[in-house]
Amino acid sequence: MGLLDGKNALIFGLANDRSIAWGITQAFKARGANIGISYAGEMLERRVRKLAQAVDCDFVEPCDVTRDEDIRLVADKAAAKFGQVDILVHSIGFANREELTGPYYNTSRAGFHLAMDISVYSFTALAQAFQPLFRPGSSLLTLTYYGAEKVAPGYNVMGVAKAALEASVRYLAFDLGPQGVRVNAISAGPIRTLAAAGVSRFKDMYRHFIKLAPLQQHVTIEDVGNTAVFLCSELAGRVTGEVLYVDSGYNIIGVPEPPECE
Ligand code: NAD
Ligand code: 0WE
Repeated sequence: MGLLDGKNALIFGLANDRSIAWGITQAFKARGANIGISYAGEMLERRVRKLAQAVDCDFVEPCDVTRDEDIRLVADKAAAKFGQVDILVHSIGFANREELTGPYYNTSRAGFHLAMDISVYSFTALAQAFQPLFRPGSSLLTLTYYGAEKVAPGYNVMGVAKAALEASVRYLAFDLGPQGVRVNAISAGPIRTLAAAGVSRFKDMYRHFIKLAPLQQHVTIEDVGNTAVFLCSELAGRVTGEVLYVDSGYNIIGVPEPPECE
């Protein structure tokens, strides 16, 4: 008996075996869910299909979330394959690399729009397209980061996007609540995924993290997967519109311990 037995779970944002989406997929599979996977483009297809095999998933569909027709197509295919959907996970974020260095005020108009489109609007667009497929008791989940609330140097336009994403979680929770559909976010601590590779500000932040976090441990994709199981199961049946931290307690710290106390 698994917590998610027989539930149909669609996961958006799988790139490789380091993706947070992969931690969530594996945790869902282990609790008995049927998995459907969507990925961003041809470049990823081979890798994603191999991962899908490992979780007995034969629904593997491309979807560039900046394209309405891609979203429509994947929703139609999901309706044909699963009928109804119980869980939708949005694990997608993107900004042009140059927006993640230097001061935030240098953000370009086009860069701002792109980050907002991929990292924020896509969650709303998916909620819209899949709304007719959600059963009462369904749940939607997205991934956010502390830079939404407080400044994380270099996170820049992504911080602004995550703030809007967290607000979207609340508005979607309000809209979908009467239908019995819950909407939540996990705010994860820094994890070394593709989306973090080569960002110099990330590296420093990653190393510094365990010195400040109460649990003094890095966060893994397995940690996020386990919390995702909880949020998408009946155990969290009356939890909606929330941002739940999986960050070793980092966010509770106001003033770090001064060096001479250590
Ligand atoms: P990742 O690179 O594995 O995942 C990001 C995904 O976004 C990729 O699969 C990519 O293909 C997808 N994507 C980008 N543009 C897309 C588009 N136009 N259409 C469809 N998909 C698109 O990295 P990750 O760290 O697993 O990121 C997943 C989520 O977790 C993101 O929202 C990220 O902001 C968030 N997050 C990451 C961390 C971290 O430290 N890694 C911490 C907190 C939150
Ligand atoms: O949400 C994220 C990743 C965001 C991200 C990262 C990249 C790098 C490569 C979005 N778009 C891109 N585009 C690229 O071309 N995180 C929470 C991880 C992260 O990224 C940072 C961080 C942290 C933490 C970037 C700068 C500073 C801190």
